[in-house]
Amino acid sequence: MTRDHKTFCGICEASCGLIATVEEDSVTALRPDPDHPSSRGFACIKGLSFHSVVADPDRVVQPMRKLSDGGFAPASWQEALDDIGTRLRDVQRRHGNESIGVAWGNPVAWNFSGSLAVSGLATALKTRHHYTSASVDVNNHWVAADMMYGATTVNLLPDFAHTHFALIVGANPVVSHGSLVTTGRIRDVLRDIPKRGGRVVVVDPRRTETARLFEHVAITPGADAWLLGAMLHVLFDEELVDLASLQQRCSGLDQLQDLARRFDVHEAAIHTGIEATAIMDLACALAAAPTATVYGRCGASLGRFSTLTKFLLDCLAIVTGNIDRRGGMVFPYPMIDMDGVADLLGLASRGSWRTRVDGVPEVNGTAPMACLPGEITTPGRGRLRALLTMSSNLVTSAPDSATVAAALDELDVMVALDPYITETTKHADWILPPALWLEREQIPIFTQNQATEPNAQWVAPVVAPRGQAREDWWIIDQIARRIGLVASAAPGAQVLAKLGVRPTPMTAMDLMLRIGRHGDRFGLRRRGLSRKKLLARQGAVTLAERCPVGVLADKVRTPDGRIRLGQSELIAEADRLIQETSPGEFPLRLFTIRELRSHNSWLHNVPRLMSGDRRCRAVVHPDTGAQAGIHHNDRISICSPWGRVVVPVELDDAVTPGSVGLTQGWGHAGTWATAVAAGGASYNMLTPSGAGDVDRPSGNAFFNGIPVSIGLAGPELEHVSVSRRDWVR
Ligand SMILES: Nc1nc2c(c(=O)[nH]1)N[C@H]1C(S)=C(S)[C@@H](COP(=O)(O)OP(=O)(O)OC[C@H]3O[C@@H](n4cnc5c(=O)[nH]c(N)nc54)[C@H](O)[C@@H]3O)O[C@H]1N2
Ligand SMILES: Nc1nc2c(c(=O)[nH]1)N[C@H]1C(S)=C(S)[C@@H](COP(=O)(O)OP(=O)(O)OC[C@H]3O[C@@H](n4cnc5c(=O)[nH]c(N)nc54)[C@H](O)[C@@H]3O)O[C@H]1N2
Ligand code: SF4
Ligand SMILES: [Mo]
Repeated sequence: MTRDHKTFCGICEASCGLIATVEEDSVTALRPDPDHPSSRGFACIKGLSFHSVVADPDRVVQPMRKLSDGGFAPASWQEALDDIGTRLRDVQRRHGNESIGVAWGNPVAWNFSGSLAVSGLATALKTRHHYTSASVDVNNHWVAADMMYGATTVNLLPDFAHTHFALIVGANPVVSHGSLVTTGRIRDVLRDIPKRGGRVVVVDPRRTETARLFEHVAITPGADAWLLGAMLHVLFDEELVDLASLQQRCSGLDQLQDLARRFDVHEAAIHTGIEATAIMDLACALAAAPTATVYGRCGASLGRFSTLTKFLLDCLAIVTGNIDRRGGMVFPYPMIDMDGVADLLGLASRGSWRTRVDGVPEVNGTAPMACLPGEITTPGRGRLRALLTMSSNLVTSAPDSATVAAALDELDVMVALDPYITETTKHADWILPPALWLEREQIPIFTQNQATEPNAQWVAPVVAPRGQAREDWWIIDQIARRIGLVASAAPGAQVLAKLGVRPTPMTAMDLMLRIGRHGDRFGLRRRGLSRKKLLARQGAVTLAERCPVGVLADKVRTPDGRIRLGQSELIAEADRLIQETSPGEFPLRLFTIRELRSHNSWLHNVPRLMSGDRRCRAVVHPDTGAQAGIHHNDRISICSPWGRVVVPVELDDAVTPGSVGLTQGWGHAGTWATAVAAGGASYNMLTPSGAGDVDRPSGNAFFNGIPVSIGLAGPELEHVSVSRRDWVR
């Protein structure tokens, strides 16, 4: 018996609609859903290959206990949960809940039940050891939003479908399929802009898959604030800003002008490698466009001044009148209002406490991944002693891989929820097998909140979990029960649990849907939505043709209702940037390359995604290669102040001279055999942990613009460690 089952992809932010073919109890094929309102028949090879992950013979499908020789052996759930409970209670008794922490990673964004449970557990523990991949990705956005609009949850979406001018800074949507915005078929939507007479300008150190299709402006990695600050300077100087109308909507205009004046265009040209006339032309073109979007992502979020950079991006949209406007930056219209959920659960905050060792301010109740190793190794009250990781490969994805790996071994207890024994989970005392997205009930919790084609979807599991795998939320609930807590951030949850009331994440989210804008209000609105109605329906429901405009007054939550453009902390950041000197022995600048058939640090165990020439590699311009005396396909060493890796190099004039591109997420260990066999080295052997080098306002990691030097790897380097810290893979 074969049946079709509509679902959506839980790998990347495009959240494409899919149709699964199910035979008996397995998914045998996945194909794009032509009727999905956003993806409209598109899906990429990763989503279409996911049933191979579900069926992967290397997948962990039983609880695995660490043995004294470092290997793992299967055990029953009862044994696992009881042992974990005993160990955690011991840590609780000796050091308090504050010494227990959680760290969760990217796939949680498609796991609404798991995300509620894991953040609920952190809240119930009242621990400051709450680490998430947001701090290696987007925290600069949330901090800039809080500064400007009065809430960390505000996310402005580029309305690419209606714009005349798309400025794209440090994003590669043709490969990434979009981030912090969910626009189906994003490549086609972008290609339509020049077709209707508009422009797409891509600012990137590499002529990427996106830049090749449009106009490319090559920039030195890490120099974006210089470019954007100088553009703002030009706009004010050339009187291209409507000051009177800005004054009505914004406060702190004088301070913003003061900030912009600091960025001299000719200085900016030196730092960015972009000619002064080109900077001026770009600013003028942005101002002259009938409508414009100003969009930046990882390339603009993972440098040392990323909050300043995001602030400047938004300022460019604001001063050119392109906020809350069709074809400009618009506000989302979600199925479930996550701002409301975050408010209710107390999850939207900034600076209400600081990390113990480094004193970095919290963002949305979490501490930076960059601070995690120091919190394990630094003695004192509140030291992190027990860590639960959930869908996180932090040894590879967080900064300073070698230090992270060494720190994990100092924990008293580590429990990992993950489908693989990886370079991270191999450090755990227990690895617990989670159900994957085809095996659990799903809503696109995170991406529904950023969809430019607003739609609603709630899908049942396509198949039952393999082996002994259980849903992440269930595992966390079981662990929480054994340490006397309920894994929920909801007000009164701990008290209600004592009365025997423990609502599941499904019930909690259904409640938020039903009382919300699109909800059925428990029958009061006949056409309103509920979990039951959506589950009964195959596929997604359109909520609106497009995001609304004219809603700024509702969205800005500053005390006077105006956008705050005066930010003294960011003026100080600008001064720090301007005064910065570069370390002479590391003359080149490193930046990340993300690949079509990888997803961050995983999916490297799927044979179909690993066919052909798939390898970890550096890419440099032929001139940079010639200066360093290296040739195409040589093995080179890349040195930064924090580490060293040895990788093969490609010479390619797509990369701007003076910079080094390096693929991210390679260099695996553990038992995912195909991934380990692929070799390579972790990019983050080269990046710094600790508070010294993160983006100061947000704690976001520093990955792009890392100072490096390169040279031919000597034979002696090939078999010693890949880092100066002797961490052999
Ligand atoms: N140098 C450099 N480093 C970077 C970046 C960069 O640009 N440059 N990018 C950063 C960014 S943007 C991000 S988001 C992070 C991502 O880094 P992470 O947050 O570590 O995420 P992934 O690398 O995708 O690893 C996902 C892990 O989750 C497991 N997993 C998959 N599905 C499930 C599930 O349903 N349940 C459970 N429990 N586990 C699951 C996988 O087996 C894998 O171990 O990396 C960051 N690191
Ligand atoms: N195929 C695929 N898709 C993915 C992922 C994946 O690993 N593979 N990861 C997913 C995740 S977690 C995320 S967060 C998104 C990220 O989505 P994007 O941000 O769109 O993807 P990136 O490839 O990180 O794009 C960053 C771009 O910035 C450039 N860059 C690097 N440093 C600088 C700099 O200093 N300045 C400027 N201006 N540009 C710079 C890089 O060359 C790159 O082209 O992608 C998601 N989608
Ligand atoms: S683009 Fe992203 S969401 Fe769509 S199929 Fe590929 S991985 Fe899945
Ligand atoms: Mo990410």
